[in-house]
Amino acid sequence: MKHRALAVGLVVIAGLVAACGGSGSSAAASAPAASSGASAATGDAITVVAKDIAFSPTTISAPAGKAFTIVLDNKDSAPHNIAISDASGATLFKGDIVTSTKITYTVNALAAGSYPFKCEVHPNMTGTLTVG
Ligand SMILES: [Cu+2]
Repeated sequence: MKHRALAVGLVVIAGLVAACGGSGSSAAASAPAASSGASAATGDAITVVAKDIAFSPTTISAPAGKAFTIVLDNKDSAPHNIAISDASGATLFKGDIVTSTKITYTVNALAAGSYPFKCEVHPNMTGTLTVG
């Protein structure tokens, strides 16, 4: 009789432990579906980020023979712009200088080719525009 009472006691304890463990294992199993797909192309807009006195990306491309748009997203508190020149260094496009904001530039049609661009405030901020 004594042994039987002990056995019943152990079963009760085991049951309590199992109950505790069971409730702990029902942790958040429903992760919210992240729906932040940022691949919505907005026409031919090209975005260039200016951050820490550098452009990103430094290589951009645009179609030949038609006007296109460049969005300069200046994340710095320093002033930046985008100026595009031809191989001889003549300025073909000069964007307004902005600070800590986004600006949309409309660039007139260019012939196919490779054009260097830079920030006129920081000539060491450079990139290459490939038109083709
Ligand atoms: Cu700059």
